[in-house]
Amino acid sequence: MMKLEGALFPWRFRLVVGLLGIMVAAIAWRIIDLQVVDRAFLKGQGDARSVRHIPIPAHRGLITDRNGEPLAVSTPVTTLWANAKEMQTAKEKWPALAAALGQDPKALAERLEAQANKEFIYLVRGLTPEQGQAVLDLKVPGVYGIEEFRRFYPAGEVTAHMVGFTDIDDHGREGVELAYDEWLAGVPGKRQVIKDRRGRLIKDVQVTKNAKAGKPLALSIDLRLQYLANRELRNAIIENGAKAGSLVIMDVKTGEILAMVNQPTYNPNNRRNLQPAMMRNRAMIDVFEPGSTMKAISMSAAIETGRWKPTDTVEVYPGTLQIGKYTIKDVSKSEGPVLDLTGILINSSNVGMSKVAFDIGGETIFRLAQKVGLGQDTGLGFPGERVGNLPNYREWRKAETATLSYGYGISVTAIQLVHAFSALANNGRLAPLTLIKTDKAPQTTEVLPEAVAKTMQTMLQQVIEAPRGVFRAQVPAYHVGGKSGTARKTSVGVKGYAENSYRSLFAGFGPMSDPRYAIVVVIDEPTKAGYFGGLVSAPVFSKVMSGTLRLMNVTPDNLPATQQANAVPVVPLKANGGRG
Ligand code: VPP
Repeated sequence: MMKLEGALFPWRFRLVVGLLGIMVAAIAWRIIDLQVVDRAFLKGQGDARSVRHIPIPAHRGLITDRNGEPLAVSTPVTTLWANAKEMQTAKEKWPALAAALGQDPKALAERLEAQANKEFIYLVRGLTPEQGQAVLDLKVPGVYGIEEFRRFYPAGEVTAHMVGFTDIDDHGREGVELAYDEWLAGVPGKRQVIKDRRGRLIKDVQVTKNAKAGKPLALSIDLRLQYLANRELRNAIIENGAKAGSLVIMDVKTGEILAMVNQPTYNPNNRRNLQPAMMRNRAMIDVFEPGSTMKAISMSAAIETGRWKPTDTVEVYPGTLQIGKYTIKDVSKSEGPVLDLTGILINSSNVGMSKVAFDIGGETIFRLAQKVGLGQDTGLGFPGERVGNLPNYREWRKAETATLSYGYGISVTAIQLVHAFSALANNGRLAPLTLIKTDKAPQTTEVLPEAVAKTMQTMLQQVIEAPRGVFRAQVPAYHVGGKSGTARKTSVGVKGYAENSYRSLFAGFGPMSDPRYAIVVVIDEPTKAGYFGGLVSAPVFSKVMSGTLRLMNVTPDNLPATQQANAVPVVPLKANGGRG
């Protein structure tokens, strides 16, 4: 075919071959030209300008309290970096740069010399935009600025454990900042730029991807209550020479945590000299034996069986009870040889509680403890949160049944304890815990019949209001209920319980006319004015509950008759200028 066509149109064939030949020659020439002749020039040009993508930082979502008060705010900052290689060309400008940065000129020079072949080093991160611009205005060759965001925590140490913090790259490292990092972070954008060989921006080509801002997050906490709780806990820790402490306030109807504070704490805005002890969100990551506060749960289980009512009596004489080689002891001498169930709570009789526990059986107490969340996962997913431990009732022998009924051999967190008490306060219904503000009423579950919860409310009110009760927990103008506890601490290295290291506890709720707020106070190793929960933690409960009820505008349910009559403000005669 070829031959035939070639023979038929020889001039055409030659023309095509000829043209192809010229084209090949032309391309070959161009290749040689580019690769050999112009090589140096082109390489220089290519290096000099190149297209780069630089990230556009995304604005991190604002964290607020339930009323919109800012708790974590992202502010724009300028980070200065250097091309150390380029900087070697203008050493005479280094002293001025050091002065502007507030750095030691010698130290800066040494650093720049040591890293002389690095094309990217940080000079200083997180300056205010004004500070950053002042340095950039010196026009030191090789010094550049980038825009970033930096977190600021307006409430500082008061919300530190709850809110947590981000690292220098704006990623969540602790607390809510870590737990909700994805929600808060947003997605960085991209900007296409042309930079020269030294990394200087030549042309801002286009934004290829817009930064997607992070979403805001409203926490369940009320900053006013958080301040109140922090102040009262801190004062109590100082007054009692205690090692540490936690305080949690919960809305029993919604499951929201309204305040959660711990001592010691730290300033998240200045994290130099941080000690690990300061960073612990103890209310969620430390477990302890609930001691006598557990009696509120064991007693509820007893009432629920129908076998016991508050006026039924138990012999507690002589204040000790022998179980095999183990002796159960009461701390304080009781009013008499027998106590009714309310009396067992008021006198905090370990012997009385144990006898009730033997009657109802370990499983009954175990089931209720489990239902109210003691030693169970809270579902909060807070970083480092602990679950504690509620041993299975099948492993309880007689001694365990006794000690568990008054709070030993079980470990819980403060947040679990406040949750458990919230079920008694909320008429037997448990609302799931949340750290996030909720707008609609939550799905609650019945963990105790309403009548049983109401009976417990009356008994726990007696614990505070009876003549021999924990009067230090009383709140002026309101009826409240609760239970104190003092637990010897189990010490590391020593077998069993320490002789003189205690944890003072109080758990309670109010107002009794319609219980709304539950509070737990934990004070770790008080060393000064005694150590009983009724002495150390009850006053803190009183002050914080009092402030909470006032701040939340709760109508007083315990005004003396005269005050009640005067509750409607009366204009005094003098005050209206004698006009009426
Ligand atoms: S009585 O009710 O908080 O107001 O019994 O650490 O008992 O068997 N609390 N505390 N016991 N252990 N094991 C006191 C109180 C007061 C009582 C309570 C109303 C004055 C209050 C205790 C506590 C105790 C205790 C005993 C504290 C250790 C563990 C046991 C002695 C201080 C116990 C072994 C001194 C399983 O909370």
